[in-house]
Amino acid sequence: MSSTLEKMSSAQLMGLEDKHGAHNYHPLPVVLAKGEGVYVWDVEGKRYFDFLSAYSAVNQGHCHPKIVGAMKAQAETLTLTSRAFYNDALGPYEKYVTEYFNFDKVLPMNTGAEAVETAIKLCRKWAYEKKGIAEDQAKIIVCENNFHGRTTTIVSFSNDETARRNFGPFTPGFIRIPYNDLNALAEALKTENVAGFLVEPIQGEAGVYTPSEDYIATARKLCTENGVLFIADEVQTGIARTGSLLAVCGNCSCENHCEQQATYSKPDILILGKALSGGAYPVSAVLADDEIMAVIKPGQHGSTFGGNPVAAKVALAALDVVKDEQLTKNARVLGNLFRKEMNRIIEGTDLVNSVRGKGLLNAILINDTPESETAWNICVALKKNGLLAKPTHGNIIRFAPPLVMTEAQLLECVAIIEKTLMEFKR
Ligand code: IF1
Repeated sequence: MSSTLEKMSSAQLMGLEDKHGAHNYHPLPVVLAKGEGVYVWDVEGKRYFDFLSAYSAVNQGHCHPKIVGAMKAQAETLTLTSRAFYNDALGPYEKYVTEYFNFDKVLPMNTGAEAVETAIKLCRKWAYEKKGIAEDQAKIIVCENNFHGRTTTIVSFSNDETARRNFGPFTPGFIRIPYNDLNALAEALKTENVAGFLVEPIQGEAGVYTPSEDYIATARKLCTENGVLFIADEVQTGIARTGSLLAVCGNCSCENHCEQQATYSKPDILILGKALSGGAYPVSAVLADDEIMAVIKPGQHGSTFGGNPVAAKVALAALDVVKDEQLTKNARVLGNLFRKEMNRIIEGTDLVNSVRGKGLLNAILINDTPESETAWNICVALKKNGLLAKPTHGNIIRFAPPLVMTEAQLLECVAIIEKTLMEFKR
């Protein structure tokens, strides 16, 4: 056993996790020790392009100096007060984030799943106290192949057996419909006691399923017509990732959020997480206008760390970076270039069927069965060539680099992907 003072090798560090950690993940065999911008380094000092961005949490690039600076300054001043008392960071952050996304109120939480749970509770409470649905009868419509987190209630409405098996009994009150199917939504909205429709504007984990152009806008309209809350889970698609500030903005290209854009489908409840902190700290948020948020009264919901001063300062800095560095525009421009290049490469190989995505949230479909190891083995080969990515389900590889990437760096990554695919032997 090496002393903890010696630098441990990747193998030794993987061994520690294997021996002492729950086996709830199957990571790619790489042990990262440093991150800066679009790059990460393993413990042996090898540099990689990060093409996952911690599942779109590190949109602003690893260890962004402005975000880390804000975190360090607050961490040396006041880290946590709980909400038993006020603190001098939360109010200014709440003003900033509600104006940034055009909502009256924000309920600050920590993880994406907590924010999704908060949105579900908010929707149900609104349904009973404002819409007049009989208590405990509220239904929330969700989509097949959804991913909204891993709490028991959230997996209750998942159809991913791996995420659900032996975690019952499950929470009732959800109706599941096919994704990107407006007739199915219209039909489900006729059900009695429907309170809300919870949807990912692009289904990330399901394999970066981008719905039809009119899906989100029409879904928003159908919810309005039926007095049902439209709840957008932008934990993965939000904060400039898809080339708009929010995926529900459609093709809006403005850096700051506004309602003037014809393509904007304002949700009744907006769920944010991940890149809300640039990956530096767990920060999530639920935004809604007064009529909805007013149903939450003191003592009815919260968390120890929700709205803590460090989270507030980190999120302020993270959102500033998105605006100052025009990450929305960069994601849109580089995303178009990436898909153009991938389509060119796909012409020259039978290994890949297609590429799909929006902005810098993309995925390639590998020409093999979901049960095959091909996508995994391609990711291992990409790692060898200096680029880190990971398959989602089976034969789909998600590509989601930090939004601070330059065109030159993107083209370098395209060259690595092309080289890897051309050399790959099944
Ligand atoms: C893991 C997946 C992605 C999310 C959406 C809520 C949450 C997530 C749309 C919950 C979280 C993470 C969870 C993380 C890996 C990653 C993931 F593979 F699990 F499904 F991105 F697609 N809504 N997604 O994508 O947020 O509680 O995690 O902060 O569990 O391994 P969280």
